[in-house]
Amino acid sequence: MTFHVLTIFPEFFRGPFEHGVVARAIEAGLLTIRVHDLRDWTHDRHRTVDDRPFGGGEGMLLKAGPVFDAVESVWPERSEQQRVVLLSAQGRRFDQATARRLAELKELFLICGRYEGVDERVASHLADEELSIGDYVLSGGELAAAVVVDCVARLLPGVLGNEDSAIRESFGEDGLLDCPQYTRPADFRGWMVPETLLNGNHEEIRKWRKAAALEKTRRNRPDLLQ
Ligand code: 4FV
Repeated sequence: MTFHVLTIFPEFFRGPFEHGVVARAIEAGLLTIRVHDLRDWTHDRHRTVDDRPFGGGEGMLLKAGPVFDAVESVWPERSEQQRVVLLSAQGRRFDQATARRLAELKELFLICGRYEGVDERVASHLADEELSIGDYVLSGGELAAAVVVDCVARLLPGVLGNEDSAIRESFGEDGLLDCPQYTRPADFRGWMVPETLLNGNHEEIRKWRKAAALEKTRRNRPDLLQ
């Protein structure tokens, strides 16, 4: 899978993708990340990418022109296997089900907002979908793009070795949070690991984990049970 990321801060992405499973997957050729500098699609001496909002108001907005030119120059045509996603605080919520859907694509183009946002004509006439990683306001879409890349990359075939499986984890098929997990020592400061997990009775362990996942979901995310 190839990820394209459009940003005014290309150097931002030097850090996040040089560690762990994503870095290993890139080395293994399982995915490619191409970062594009939005200013490469400006034509004025100041390489202007922003302007004031019509109707007044604080701050600046990313102009539509350079964004359209960037996407259309990287993808003159667009197939069903190629989707453009605008990351913004006004998007639909990004979640694991969305990640599973995006992981089926051949290519994903992520547009990172900055300033107060992006001219609405990008959302309405260029992007296939607008996604938000959460109900809070970031200073830019770069962190959100890094979240989407990391989350989708983990779901690509061959990216996760067996040491870090996506089989049983939060927001899996059952939509529950993952169950509590423990590792050595069994006794840490007098806090013991639940007996069931130490007895090796796999059926008992499976039942305990199911109940514990339900209990933790009910406590931390009752909305998931609706
Ligand atoms: C955001 C989010 C987000 C809004 C203005 C960047 C900021 C600035 N993106 N999920 N939440 N974006 O807050 O994706 O342009």
